[in-house]
Amino acid sequence: AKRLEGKTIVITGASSGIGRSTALEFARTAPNNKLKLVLTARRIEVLHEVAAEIRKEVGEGVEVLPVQLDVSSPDAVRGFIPGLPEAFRDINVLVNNAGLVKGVAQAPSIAEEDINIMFQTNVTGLINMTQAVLPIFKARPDGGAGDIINIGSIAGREPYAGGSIYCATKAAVRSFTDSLRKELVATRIRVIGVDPGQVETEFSVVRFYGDKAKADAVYAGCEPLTPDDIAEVIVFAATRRENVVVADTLVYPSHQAGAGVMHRKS
Ligand code: NDP
Ligand code: 8X3
Repeated sequence: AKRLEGKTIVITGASSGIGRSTALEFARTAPNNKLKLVLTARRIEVLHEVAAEIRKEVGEGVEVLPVQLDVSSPDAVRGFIPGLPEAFRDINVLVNNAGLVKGVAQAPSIAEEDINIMFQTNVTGLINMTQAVLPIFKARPDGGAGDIINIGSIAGREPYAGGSIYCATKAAVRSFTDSLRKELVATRIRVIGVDPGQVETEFSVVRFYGDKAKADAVYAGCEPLTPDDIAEVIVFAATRRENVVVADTLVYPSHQAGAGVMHRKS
């Protein structure tokens, strides 16, 4: 993918799951390893491990910069670009992937803390990151250029009981993504939405506050997607010809046909 050559890519939530796989997939796809990857998440030590993994797999050519960033903190997001070394500031692709779900509680018993962390991370964090990066994109010729890739979810299209807040955050991501694409129609800035179905990552472990047995039960009898499957779709979208916008993609495993509509092998 010659189209990636020399680009700078920022990924949020690169310490695990889809974000980590996306970092590896971009590194694998870069021609002559000419790529700059900025990996962000709260767990900086894990980002260093991902960076080491990338170097081990593709060599030293790809420049990988791990940066600690909590997207739920507006101050941290405000300081993100000014804090980058100059050589990493000319960002071409932003993958807004950081996100989480907490619990399966139903109204009126949803913990205020869980409501806040989901909205602050999945919605406000994604919007703040987008606003931080857009001026860099808009400064380019032809009205601006660059890719904003927002990770939504099937949950944003089909709300379900026990997921009201998470589903609302992902519906908000979808609305923001679709509005933004309209706002930027006169530019070369591509606004790309990717909505995964069931993917086995740390997602359910986080949902059940670290209870691995409950997380494993979510995938019992299922054959979920792997985070690499979604990473391939993200990198595909980012490597199309500049006039091609893979605007809106829903990705299921074979045995899923809706939020919670799974064929389980007994
Ligand atoms: P993981 O839990 O494996 O990864 C989530 C990533 O988000 C981690 O790297 C985590 O890093 C990061 N993150 C969480 N909170 C913050 C924060 N405040 N600031 C910065 N980074 C943060 O889950 P997935 O890979 O599955 O999730 C990635 C995205 O995919 C999410 O937006 C999720 O909603 C979405 N998705 C997942 C699906 C699934 O079935 N797994 C299906 C549909 C969508 P750290 O903890 O180090 O900060
Ligand atoms: C994750 C998919 O349906 O488990 O976004 O909420 S779901």
